[in-house]
Amino acid sequence: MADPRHDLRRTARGERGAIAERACGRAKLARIGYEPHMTPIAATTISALARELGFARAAIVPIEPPRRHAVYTSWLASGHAAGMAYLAAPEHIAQRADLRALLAAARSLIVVALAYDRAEPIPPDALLRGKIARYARGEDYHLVMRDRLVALADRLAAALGRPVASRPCVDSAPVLEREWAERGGLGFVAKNTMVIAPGLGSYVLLGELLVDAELAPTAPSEPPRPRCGSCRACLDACPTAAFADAYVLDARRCISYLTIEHHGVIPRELRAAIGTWVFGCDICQEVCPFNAGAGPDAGEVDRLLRPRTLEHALPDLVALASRGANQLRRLVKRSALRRAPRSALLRNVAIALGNTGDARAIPALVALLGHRAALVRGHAVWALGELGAAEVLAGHRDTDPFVLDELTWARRAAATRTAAMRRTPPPPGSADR
Ligand code: B12
Ligand code: SF4
Ligand code: SF4
Repeated sequence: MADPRHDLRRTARGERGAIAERACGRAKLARIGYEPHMTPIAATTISALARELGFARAAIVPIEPPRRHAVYTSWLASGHAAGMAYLAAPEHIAQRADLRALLAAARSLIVVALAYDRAEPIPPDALLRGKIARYARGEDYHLVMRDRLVALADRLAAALGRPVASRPCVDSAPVLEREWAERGGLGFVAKNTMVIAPGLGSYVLLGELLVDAELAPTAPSEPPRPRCGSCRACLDACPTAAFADAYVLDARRCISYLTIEHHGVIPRELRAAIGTWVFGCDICQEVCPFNAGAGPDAGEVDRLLRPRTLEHALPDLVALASRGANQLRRLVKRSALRRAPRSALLRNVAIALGNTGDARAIPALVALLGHRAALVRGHAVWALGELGAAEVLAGHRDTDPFVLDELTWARRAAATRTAAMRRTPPPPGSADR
């Protein structure tokens, strides 16, 4: 009787699959963990295809249930997801527990990492500059990742000589990306909850490609062990105390959440700690010893993820505050910055200007007082209070309840600051002495 697997090999893998099997040789296939039911394509071929496409790391993981789904549901139950309601939707929770819910025919998962730049540019001026998280300084990684994963699926199909059913996933897909990256051996999950890839650090973005081909897995039998040891630099450095514990982040306090995902009023008690971050935050990565030094080779850092301009990394806050809708649209085009609506971005700019402690920020904030969104006006009012701009605040009139509440608070804050300045003796040698 004909071996049904043989037929399957001929029909599903096609002629080129059979050629690959012949070319590879049975001994070599056995060495890479290939079993007869698997698609005869060497893991090294997949790695090479992924490398050609710019992925710094790639691994093949068998389709299995995740081990840490319960960690995810208890994180949701603790309220740590803040206002990211989509994460708690029953369908989303169920899909995260079963990769086949995303592609019924899935037989393998290819997990990939794209590395991005860790260097910090040095501005050539003394302008009031804000900070954009490193991952968002270049092309939108969602687009870059998706395009590359689609290209990887195409190349896999060409190598196998048959169409491949596939599904690319990045970020918003219902996938436990860190768990799968860890399972694939790309890196370990650290106390700051980031996946740290040895040799690359944590400045890597994750993506996944589900495919209907059963590929020989490259995943280690045990995921890499956490290597933080007794270090807790990230936990101590977080300015908003957003870590409920090691490995547990409470998004309600995280600057990344507040400046990107949250589009409403930022709690007053957290505003000062945001400093000059206008989109995302990298502090718990900046202090990590695994990110120290020059970082990966230039060839491993994705060129499309490099900062487009200085304004995409350390924007001039005064100029950013006065950008019109069209100018802002141009700045965020094909960038991850698109995720924050314009009013939320200007809200962040207002907070950052207030946190500069520099009176040069006042005219830009006065201009924001004329913005049509109460969200922007209210945060500009707060920032003016931080800068002690009592006269400006005394003259501002508004009808929005949120702005009026901010005005009451900011006038008091500005008066306190002015009184404190009067009480402080002028420095020795100053003209007023
Ligand atoms: C929601 C979300 C956020 C939220 C919450 C973050 C968080 N830590 O949970 C907010 C908005 C705050 C956020 C911020 C950032 N994010 Co985000 N985010 C996500 C998203 C969409 C879901 C994460 C999630 O499910 N969180 C819930 C927790 C419970 O799950 P988890 O973080 O995956 O944790 C798993 C492991 O940590 C593990 N685990 C739990 N406990 C323990 C204990 C031990 C001992 C061990 C070993 C493991 C372990 O189990 C969990 C479940 O499998 C993912 C994409 C995705 N689909 O997964 C991107 C993702 C995690 N974000 C990413 C990035 C880049 C960021 C920022 C760096 C952006 C920035 N610079 O501003 C910050 C980093 C903040 C931080 N320290 O995490 C990358 C991370 C890449 C990496 N190297 O890890 C991802 C994977 C997106 C991507 N495709 O690359 N993010
Ligand atoms: S991203 Fe910033 S605010 Fe969020 S946990 Fe890390 S250090 Fe804290
Ligand atoms: S700073 Fe220390 S504790 Fe935090 S992730 Fe890095 S090694 Fe781990």
